[in-house]
Amino acid sequence: MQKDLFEAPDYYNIDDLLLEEHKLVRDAARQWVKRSVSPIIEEHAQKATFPKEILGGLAEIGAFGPYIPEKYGGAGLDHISYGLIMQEIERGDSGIRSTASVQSSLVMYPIFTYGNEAQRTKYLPKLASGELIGCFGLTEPNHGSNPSGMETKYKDMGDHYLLNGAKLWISNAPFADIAIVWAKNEEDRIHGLIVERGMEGFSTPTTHNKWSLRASATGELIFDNVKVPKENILLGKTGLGAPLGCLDSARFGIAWGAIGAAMDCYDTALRYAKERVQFGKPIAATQLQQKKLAEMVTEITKAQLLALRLGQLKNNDKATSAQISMAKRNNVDMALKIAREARQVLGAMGITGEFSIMRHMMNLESVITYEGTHDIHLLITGADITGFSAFQ
Ligand code: TGC
Ligand code: FAD
Repeated sequence: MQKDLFEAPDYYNIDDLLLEEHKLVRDAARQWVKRSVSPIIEEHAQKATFPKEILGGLAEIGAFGPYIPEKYGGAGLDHISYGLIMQEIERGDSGIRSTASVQSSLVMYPIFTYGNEAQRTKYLPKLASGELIGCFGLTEPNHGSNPSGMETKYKDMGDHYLLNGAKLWISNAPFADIAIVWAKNEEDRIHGLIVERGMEGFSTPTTHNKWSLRASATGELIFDNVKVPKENILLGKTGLGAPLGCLDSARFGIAWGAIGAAMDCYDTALRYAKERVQFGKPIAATQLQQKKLAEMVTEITKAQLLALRLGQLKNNDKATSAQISMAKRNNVDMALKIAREARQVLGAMGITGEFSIMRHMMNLESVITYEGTHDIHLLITGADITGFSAFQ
């Protein structure tokens, strides 16, 4: 892969709207990605292996629990800082951002928000340092967009819970130390359980042959009469709103992350177009390529402003789930379209691993599906503005 020459577009001087702390956190993540992700990511993606060697670095830049209080090992930052970290990591690769999103929003967030003090002190510091890696099991073979129908069940056996069922498409599953598993009790009420690797009857087979997120490990969670200790239940919130609350945080991070992938594609295409000469002049001097590049930077700028405003709302605890859905949907769609256009700017070179664009493009095909599909987020907006749910 070519040397990483990334320069971030900031067409509307959005940096002027950021605090010094935001820029420091963002720049540290940006430098780390250049130093530690760019040189190794292409090989891992080609071989479909997860680069475990970067876990320590992710912890060091505060990517594990950016907004979790320092008391529990988190970075104690605001939500805009969280978004900027996700943006920079996804600039490197969506799969690496996935690992950070899952750890922060889908594992640390529920333990911090729905767990008790003993669970917080037991798990959060080790998750923040990367000593423990977690995964989040909501999706099942028969229930993707409609998790309320989940079939995974747990039964109160007096001194423990007995867990049975299966989860599919779970990021980090093949190597995770713990899993936050959403399951129904005998009254059909959804609860989160902390399941640990090594519990008898718990296995995590790897999902192979993905053309997308190849540097992220995906797998199943299988529970065959797993005895879960009673102290491992998250009692702070029950019902579907509990896992969906975690998704709000993760979707917020993805809305920022997708901007990173788009920026990388745009920056690569711009540089290539200025250097590549055809018919005696750089292709950047042709109207057709300028149209592509101008539209890309326009869409990135709109997405940056959307994410920043959402971050301000979230910092004030005012971001609604529907606002988060709109930003996730818009920004991932924007990034995928930019990746497709940018790939064309590079001609044949665009399909190779010499450049990051095709990898981003394939990754974004997962990002537009997970954490609620493009369709589901549109229907969430539709329900919010009309008052009629299309899901019922
Ligand atoms: P509905 O009746 O609308 O809601 C049920 C209860 O949940 C509450 N609620 C929320 N609470 C917090 N945050 C949200 N975003 C919420 N949305 C809804 C709601 O108020 C209600 O509460 P209550 O107390 O009245 O019971 O539920 P529904 O069954 O009609 O479905 C709603 C729908 C379709 C929007 C929802 O199920 C959905 O979002 N589906 C998409 C599923 C999804 O996003 N799965 C993601 C799995 S995890 C993943 O993909 C990780 S990838 C990670 C990576 O690698 O980065
Ligand atoms: P389905 O729900 O079967 O949807 C299929 C199609 O039907 C979609 O186009 C959808 O938009 C459409 N559709 C569904 N319902 C409606 C409707 N009412 N109206 C109109 N159209 C509709 N899940 C986890 O729990 N944890 C993870 O860590 C995780 N990681 C993932 C990693 C990867 C790489 C991928 C690809 C997925 C991951 N997922 C994870 C699962 C992901 O959240 C689901 O794939 C997603 O929610 C969609 O579910 P589904 O694939 O079953 O699609």
